[in-house]
Amino acid sequence: MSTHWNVKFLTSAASAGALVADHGREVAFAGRSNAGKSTAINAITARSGLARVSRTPGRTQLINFFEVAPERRLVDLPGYGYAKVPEAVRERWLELMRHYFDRRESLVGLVLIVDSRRGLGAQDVAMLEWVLARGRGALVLLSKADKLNRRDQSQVLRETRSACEGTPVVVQLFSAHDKLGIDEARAVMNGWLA
Ligand SMILES: Nc1nc2c(ncn2[C@@H]2O[C@H](COP(=O)(O)OP(=O)(O)OP(=O)(O)O)[C@@H](O)[C@H]2O)c(=O)[nH]1
Ligand SMILES: [Mg+2]
Repeated sequence: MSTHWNVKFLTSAASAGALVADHGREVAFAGRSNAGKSTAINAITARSGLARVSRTPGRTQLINFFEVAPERRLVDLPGYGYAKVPEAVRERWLELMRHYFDRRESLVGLVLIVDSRRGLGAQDVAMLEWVLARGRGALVLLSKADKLNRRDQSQVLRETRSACEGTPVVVQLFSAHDKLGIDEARAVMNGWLA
Protein backbone atom coordinates (compact mmCIF):
# COMPACT_ATOMS: atom_id res chain seq x y z
CA MET A 1 0.00 0.00 0.00
CA SER A 2 2.72 2.49 0.91
CA THR A 3 4.11 2.79 -2.61
CA HIS A 4 6.87 5.39 -2.70
CA TRP A 5 6.02 8.11 -5.19
CA ASN A 6 8.75 9.76 -7.18
CA VAL A 7 6.67 12.28 -9.09
CA LYS A 8 7.60 13.81 -12.41
CA PHE A 9 5.79 15.48 -15.28
CA LEU A 10 5.63 13.28 -18.38
CA THR A 11 3.79 15.10 -21.14
CA SER A 12 0.75 17.11 -22.22
CA ALA A 13 -1.58 15.68 -24.85
CA ALA A 14 -3.90 17.83 -26.96
CA SER A 15 -5.38 14.94 -28.94
CA ALA A 16 -6.18 11.25 -28.59
CA GLY A 17 -3.17 10.37 -30.73
CA ALA A 18 -0.79 12.10 -28.31
CA LEU A 19 -1.74 10.12 -25.19
CA VAL A 20 0.99 8.30 -23.27
CA ALA A 21 1.22 4.61 -24.30
CA ASP A 22 -1.60 2.66 -22.68
CA HIS A 23 0.49 0.42 -20.37
CA GLY A 24 0.56 0.04 -16.62
CA ARG A 25 -1.95 1.85 -14.42
CA GLU A 26 -3.18 5.39 -14.12
CA VAL A 27 -5.60 7.43 -12.02
CA ALA A 28 -7.39 10.34 -13.71
CA PHE A 29 -8.51 13.59 -12.07
CA ALA A 30 -11.63 15.18 -13.50
CA GLY A 31 -14.05 17.90 -12.51
CA ARG A 32 -15.56 21.23 -13.43
CA SER A 33 -13.26 24.07 -14.43
CA ASN A 34 -11.84 25.69 -11.33
CA ALA A 35 -12.99 22.86 -9.03
CA GLY A 36 -9.42 22.44 -7.76
CA LYS A 37 -8.07 19.47 -9.77
CA SER A 38 -4.55 20.79 -10.22
CA THR A 39 -4.40 21.96 -6.61
CA ALA A 40 -5.50 18.50 -5.44
CA ILE A 41 -2.79 16.81 -7.54
CA ASN A 42 -0.18 19.14 -6.06
CA ALA A 43 -1.44 18.50 -2.51
CA ILE A 44 -1.66 14.72 -2.90
CA THR A 45 1.79 14.49 -4.47
CA ALA A 46 3.19 17.10 -2.05
CA ARG A 47 4.67 18.94 -5.04
CA SER A 48 3.43 22.53 -5.02
CA GLY A 49 4.49 23.48 -8.55
CA LEU A 50 3.67 20.25 -10.35
CA ALA A 51 0.24 20.84 -11.92
CA ARG A 52 -0.52 24.42 -12.84
CA VAL A 53 -3.06 26.19 -10.69
CA SER A 54 -5.00 29.13 -12.05
CA ARG A 55 -7.64 31.60 -11.06
CA THR A 56 -8.90 31.62 -14.64
CA PRO A 57 -11.34 28.76 -15.23
CA GLY A 58 -10.68 26.48 -18.15
CA ARG A 59 -6.95 26.97 -18.20
CA THR A 60 -6.00 23.31 -18.43
CA GLN A 61 -7.17 22.38 -21.95
CA LEU A 62 -4.69 19.54 -22.28
CA ILE A 63 -4.45 16.08 -20.77
CA ASN A 64 -1.40 16.26 -18.50
CA PHE A 65 0.39 13.06 -17.52
CA PHE A 66 2.53 12.67 -14.40
CA GLU A 67 4.51 9.60 -13.43
CA VAL A 68 4.51 8.62 -9.75
CA ALA A 69 6.39 5.31 -10.17
CA PRO A 70 7.40 3.22 -13.20
CA GLU A 71 4.22 2.46 -15.21
CA ARG A 72 2.11 4.33 -12.63
CA ARG A 73 0.59 7.67 -13.60
CA LEU A 74 -1.71 10.49 -12.55
CA VAL A 75 -3.66 12.26 -15.27
CA ASP A 76 -4.98 15.83 -15.03
CA LEU A 77 -7.98 15.97 -17.39
CA PRO A 78 -9.30 19.26 -18.80
CA GLY A 79 -12.18 20.74 -16.80
CA TYR A 80 -15.76 21.09 -18.02
CA GLY A 81 -18.72 23.32 -17.38
CA TYR A 82 -17.10 26.67 -18.06
CA ALA A 83 -19.79 28.76 -19.76
CA LYS A 84 -17.47 30.97 -21.82
CA VAL A 85 -15.84 28.08 -23.68
CA PRO A 86 -16.77 28.17 -27.40
CA GLU A 87 -18.98 25.36 -28.71
CA ALA A 88 -16.19 23.97 -30.92
CA VAL A 89 -13.86 23.63 -27.92
CA ARG A 90 -16.61 21.96 -25.91
CA GLU A 91 -17.17 19.42 -28.70
CA ARG A 92 -13.47 18.69 -28.94
CA TRP A 93 -13.41 18.14 -25.19
CA LEU A 94 -16.31 15.70 -25.36
CA GLU A 95 -14.70 13.75 -28.19
CA LEU A 96 -11.37 13.54 -26.36
CA MET A 97 -13.01 12.45 -23.08
CA ARG A 98 -15.15 9.87 -24.83
CA HIS A 99 -12.07 8.44 -26.50
CA TYR A 100 -10.17 8.43 -23.22
CA PHE A 101 -12.86 6.84 -21.03
CA ASP A 102 -14.01 4.33 -23.65
CA ARG A 103 -10.62 2.96 -24.55
CA ARG A 104 -8.11 3.60 -21.82
CA GLU A 105 -7.12 0.17 -20.50
CA SER A 106 -4.63 1.55 -17.97
CA LEU A 107 -7.29 3.70 -16.28
CA VAL A 108 -7.93 2.10 -12.88
CA GLY A 109 -9.75 4.87 -11.07
CA LEU A 110 -11.21 8.35 -11.27
CA VAL A 111 -10.74 11.08 -8.70
CA LEU A 112 -13.64 13.45 -9.25
CA ILE A 113 -13.05 16.90 -7.78
CA VAL A 114 -16.31 18.61 -6.84
CA ASP A 115 -16.38 22.08 -5.28
CA SER A 116 -17.98 21.46 -1.88
CA ARG A 117 -19.96 24.72 -2.20
CA ARG A 118 -21.66 23.49 -5.40
CA GLY A 119 -22.06 19.77 -4.83
CA LEU A 120 -22.50 17.19 -7.61
CA GLY A 121 -23.66 18.52 -10.96
CA ALA A 122 -25.13 16.69 -13.94
CA GLN A 123 -21.77 16.50 -15.71
CA ASP A 124 -20.08 15.17 -12.59
CA VAL A 125 -22.67 12.40 -12.40
CA ALA A 126 -22.09 11.63 -16.09
CA MET A 127 -18.33 11.25 -15.43
CA LEU A 128 -19.02 8.86 -12.55
CA GLU A 129 -21.40 6.80 -14.68
CA TRP A 130 -18.75 6.62 -17.40
CA VAL A 131 -16.14 5.05 -15.11
CA LEU A 132 -18.51 2.88 -13.09
CA ALA A 133 -19.89 1.39 -16.30
CA ARG A 134 -16.37 0.22 -17.07
CA GLY A 135 -15.85 -1.25 -13.61
CA ARG A 136 -13.28 1.33 -12.52
CA GLY A 137 -13.03 2.84 -9.05
CA ALA A 138 -14.24 6.34 -8.23
CA LEU A 139 -13.38 8.75 -5.44
CA VAL A 140 -15.25 12.03 -5.03
CA LEU A 141 -13.28 14.74 -3.24
CA LEU A 142 -15.47 17.60 -2.01
CA SER A 143 -12.87 20.32 -2.50
CA LYS A 144 -12.30 23.71 -0.86
CA ALA A 145 -13.96 22.38 2.31
CA ASP A 146 -12.06 25.10 4.19
CA LYS A 147 -14.61 27.55 2.75
CA LEU A 148 -17.49 25.85 4.57
CA ASN A 149 -18.32 25.68 8.27
CA ARG A 150 -18.60 22.31 9.99
CA ARG A 151 -22.34 22.13 9.58
CA ASP A 152 -22.28 22.82 5.84
CA GLN A 153 -19.38 20.38 5.43
CA SER A 154 -21.36 17.54 6.99
CA GLN A 155 -24.44 18.45 4.99
CA VAL A 156 -22.70 18.31 1.59
CA LEU A 157 -20.92 15.10 2.64
CA ARG A 158 -24.21 13.50 3.63
CA GLU A 159 -26.03 14.64 0.46
CA THR A 160 -23.23 13.49 -1.84
CA ARG A 161 -22.92 10.12 -0.14
CA SER A 162 -26.63 9.62 -0.41
CA ALA A 163 -26.54 10.51 -4.13
CA CYS A 164 -23.87 7.79 -4.56
CA GLU A 165 -25.63 5.19 -2.46
CA GLY A 166 -25.62 1.71 -3.95
CA THR A 167 -22.45 2.42 -5.95
CA PRO A 168 -18.82 1.76 -4.96
CA VAL A 169 -18.07 5.51 -5.11
CA VAL A 170 -16.14 6.78 -2.08
CA VAL A 171 -16.91 10.36 -0.99
CA GLN A 172 -14.66 12.52 1.20
CA LEU A 173 -14.22 16.12 2.26
CA PHE A 174 -11.04 17.65 0.91
CA SER A 175 -9.08 20.84 1.39
CA ALA A 176 -5.64 21.46 -0.02
CA HIS A 177 -5.43 24.58 2.14
CA ASP A 178 -6.28 22.83 5.42
CA LYS A 179 -4.59 19.55 4.40
CA LEU A 180 -7.88 17.73 4.90
CA GLY A 181 -8.43 14.33 3.28
CA ILE A 182 -5.00 14.17 1.62
CA ASP A 183 -3.72 10.97 3.27
CA GLU A 184 -7.07 9.25 2.76
CA ALA A 185 -7.10 10.15 -0.95
CA ARG A 186 -3.57 8.89 -1.36
CA ALA A 187 -4.45 5.63 0.34
CA VAL A 188 -7.37 5.02 -2.04
CA MET A 189 -5.17 5.85 -5.04
CA ASN A 190 -2.37 3.58 -3.81
CA GLY A 191 -4.89 0.77 -3.56
CA TRP A 192 -5.87 1.30 -7.20
CA LEU A 193 -2.30 1.66 -8.44
CA ALA A 194 -0.89 -1.32 -6.52
N1 LIG B 1 -9.76 27.88 -0.40
C1 LIG B 1 -9.34 26.92 -1.23
N2 LIG B 1 -9.11 27.24 -2.52
C2 LIG B 1 -8.71 26.27 -3.35
C3 LIG B 1 -8.55 24.91 -2.92
N3 LIG B 1 -8.20 24.16 -3.98
C4 LIG B 1 -8.14 25.01 -5.04
N4 LIG B 1 -8.44 26.27 -4.68
C5 LIG B 1 -8.45 27.47 -5.56
O1 LIG B 1 -9.34 27.28 -6.64
C6 LIG B 1 -8.82 27.86 -7.85
C7 LIG B 1 -8.79 26.81 -8.95
O2 LIG B 1 -7.87 25.78 -8.60
P1 LIG B 1 -7.21 24.83 -9.72
O3 LIG B 1 -6.48 23.79 -8.97
O4 LIG B 1 -6.48 25.62 -10.74
O5 LIG B 1 -8.53 24.23 -10.37
P2 LIG B 1 -8.65 23.29 -11.66
O6 LIG B 1 -9.82 22.40 -11.42
O7 LIG B 1 -7.35 22.62 -11.93
O8 LIG B 1 -8.99 24.35 -12.79
P3 LIG B 1 -8.88 24.18 -14.40
O9 LIG B 1 -7.63 23.40 -14.68
O10 LIG B 1 -8.82 25.58 -14.88
O11 LIG B 1 -10.12 23.47 -14.82
C8 LIG B 1 -7.43 28.42 -7.48
O12 LIG B 1 -7.56 29.78 -7.23
C9 LIG B 1 -7.07 27.64 -6.22
O13 LIG B 1 -6.19 28.35 -5.38
C10 LIG B 1 -8.77 24.62 -1.53
O14 LIG B 1 -8.65 23.48 -1.03
N5 LIG B 1 -9.19 25.66 -0.75
MG1 LIG C 1 -6.17 22.57 -13.66
